[in-house]
Amino acid sequence: MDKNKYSELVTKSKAISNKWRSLPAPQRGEYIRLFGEELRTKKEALASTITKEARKIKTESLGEVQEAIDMCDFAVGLSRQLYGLTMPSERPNHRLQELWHPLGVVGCITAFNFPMAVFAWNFCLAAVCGNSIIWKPSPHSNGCAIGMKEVWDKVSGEFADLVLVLEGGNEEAVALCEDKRIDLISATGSTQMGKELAPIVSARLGKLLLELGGNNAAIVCPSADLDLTIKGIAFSACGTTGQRCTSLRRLFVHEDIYEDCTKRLQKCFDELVIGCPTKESSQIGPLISEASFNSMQDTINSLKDKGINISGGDRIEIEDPNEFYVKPALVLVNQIEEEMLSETFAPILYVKSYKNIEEAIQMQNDVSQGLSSSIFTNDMRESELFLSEAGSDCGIANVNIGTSGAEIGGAFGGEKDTGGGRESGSDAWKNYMRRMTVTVNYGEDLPLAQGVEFDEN
Ligand code: UN1
Repeated sequence: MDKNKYSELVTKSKAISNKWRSLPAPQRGEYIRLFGEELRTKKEALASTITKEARKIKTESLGEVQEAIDMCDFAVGLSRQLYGLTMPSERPNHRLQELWHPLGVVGCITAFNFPMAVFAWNFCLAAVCGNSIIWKPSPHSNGCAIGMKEVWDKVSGEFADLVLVLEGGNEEAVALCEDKRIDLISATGSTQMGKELAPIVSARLGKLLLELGGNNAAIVCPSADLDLTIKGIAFSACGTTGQRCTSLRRLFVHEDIYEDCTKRLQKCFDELVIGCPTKESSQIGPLISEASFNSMQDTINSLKDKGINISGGDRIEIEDPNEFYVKPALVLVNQIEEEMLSETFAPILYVKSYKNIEEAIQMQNDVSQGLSSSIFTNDMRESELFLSEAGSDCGIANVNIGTSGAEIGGAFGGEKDTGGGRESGSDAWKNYMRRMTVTVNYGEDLPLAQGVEFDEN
C-alpha cells in the first residue's frame, strides 16, 4: 500500500466532510435523492456488474440495486427527521435537550456478497447525517464500487469526494482501523475478520459498527403451511448460493411432520436450477471462488467421515471450468454435529427433528452467532413464544418467512459473534452521529442540579 496516497485520501475525505456537514441536512438529503434517481436509470447496468463480479443471478442483482435505491428514499425522508429529544429539566428556566452532530469520516469495509447494498446502507445514512465515507470494497467487487462511485460523481457536483474508494485487502482495512482520523469503522464480513479488526479500533477507543457472520436457523412447527415453508427454506438456504450472512444453515423440524417436510425439501432441492447467473432460468449461480468451494468440501468431507448421509454438495461443471457450481447439500442429522456450530459460507442445510418448541428454540440459540432466525407456524402461541424474551436470541426474528431477504426499513444486524451492530433502517442513523446533551439556563439564577448548594458568602 502506498502510505502517502492513503494519507492523501483521508485528508481529502476529512476536508470534504467539513464542507458537507455545514449543508443543512435536508439539502444533503436532496443529493441523496438525486443519487437514488440516477441509480434508477442505471439499475440494469449496475445489476450486470453485480452479476459479473459476485455471480448473483439476475433477479437478485436487480434486487440488490433496488435495496440501494430503497436506502436512498429512506435517507431522503430521514434528512428531515434527525430528531433529538427534549427532556424536562429539573431546574426552573432551563432547557435540557439532545443535539445530533456528524462524526466526520466513516471508513466502510464491505464484503463481496452484497457489493452495493451494504455500501448504500452505510453511505446513505452517513451522508444525510453529515459525514464523508471512505469505502474499501471486497477485492472481488472493485467494479461494483467503481460503478457506484461513478453514479455519485455524476450527481454530486462539488461533493464528489464524499465517496472515496480505497481498493485493496487486509492491509488497507487495517490502515483504516488504525487511523485516528477515521471517526467510525463500519465493517461487514466474517466473525474472524471482525475479531481481527475490532481490537485495532478499540485500542484507539474508536467507534465500531460490525455486521459479522450468522449461523441462522428456522423452526418448522406441526401447523406450518408447508407450501410457503418449503419455498422460504429453499430461498434462504440456496439463494445467493448460500452466501448471505442471513442464509439459512440449520433447520429444526417437528417430528410429526419431519418425514413429509424432508421429502418435499429434497424434491425442491433436486428441482432447483443451477446455472450461469446471466441465464434467466438460473436460480443458483457459482460460488465466489475456489477457496470457498474448498471450504464447503472440507465441511462435507468431515461430515462424510462421520458416516453422515448427505445429498448434494458435489461440484457440477457448467460452461466455464474455472467456476465452482455446486449442488446444494441437504444434511439430515440425528444430533447436533460440530460442523453445525460454525458458518460455512456455502449452500449446506442441516436438518434435525425436535419434539417440543422449547427444545427447538434452545437448539437454535445454542450457537455463538445471533443474526437471523425464523419460525414457520400457524399457532400464535408458538410464534409469540419465539418472539418473546424466552425465544430467539437473534437480531432478526421472522414468522412464516425465511431467514434472509430483510427489508431496509428495519434495523439490520445481530447479537453475540455477529457483532452487535445495527445498520440500515429504524434508528440505525444514530451510529453515524454524535449525541450532544445540551442544558441551557435562560433564567437569572444559577440553581444547581440535585439540589446542591454552593453559595458564595
Ligand atoms: C449480507 O448478507 O451481508 O437480508 C446482507 C438479506 C439482505 C442483506 C444481506 N437484505 O438477506
